[in-house]
Amino acid sequence: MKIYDRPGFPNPARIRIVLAEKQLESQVEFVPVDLIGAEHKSSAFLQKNPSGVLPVLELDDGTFISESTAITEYLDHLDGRPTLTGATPKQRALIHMMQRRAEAELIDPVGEYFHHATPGLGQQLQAFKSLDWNGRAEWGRRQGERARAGMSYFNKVLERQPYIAGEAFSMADITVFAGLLFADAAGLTIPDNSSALVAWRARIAELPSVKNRSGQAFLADDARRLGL
Ligand SMILES: N[C@@H](CCC(=O)N[C@@H](CS)C(=O)NCC(=O)O)C(=O)O
Repeated sequence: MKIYDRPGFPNPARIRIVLAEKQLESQVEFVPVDLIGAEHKSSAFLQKNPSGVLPVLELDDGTFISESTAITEYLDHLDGRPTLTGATPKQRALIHMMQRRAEAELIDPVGEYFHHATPGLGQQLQAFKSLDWNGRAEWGRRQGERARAGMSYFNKVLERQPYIAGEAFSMADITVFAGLLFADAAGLTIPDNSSALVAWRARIAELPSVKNRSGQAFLADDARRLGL
């Protein structure tokens, strides 16, 4: 298997954590893609993933799987013992519900904020965004507020249960964790009075599968190129 990714970026970090959880790291070849140089918008890469985003999983038979949730599903089921996506119908439903919320209310709006309300991935990539779209910065800022509202929502969830989807660690925790990583890089702060979310984050950061795999958002070199 190959994973096309970029260490330090939030969605690739989701899959690196999954690979560690499932002890699959040694079975994967990591292929770095230059996001700041817009390599992911080249025609060669768009054939792998028409959405032009990372990560992408390539199977040994040449099948390409993109979307972090789909990649997680695949990796979690490879050994026939799913631990991150739920084993019972109820667990699966609750994990997917919270996973969708983690994307829709946190990591995706952080991404929109990053790309529209800040310089994002830099000049080369901006060519692929509608720079002259009137109001894009304001729209981006609203997405930032949406993401912070999402953080308050997850704080409330964590006031009543230990993990995002209930009693056990799941892919929804990984996505919220990566969303907060992205928020840090984009300059979006966690709202005050979010002590449950902050305590949960400190706990998740210490998990062996998470420690040293999510790292500082963006590699030092990429951060320098972005002027962060
Ligand atoms: N929905 C996708 C989101 C992937 C995504 O946005 N990846 C970012 C890296 S964290 C990316 O490739 N951004 C480049 C761009 O938007 O041009 C997933 O779940 O994998």
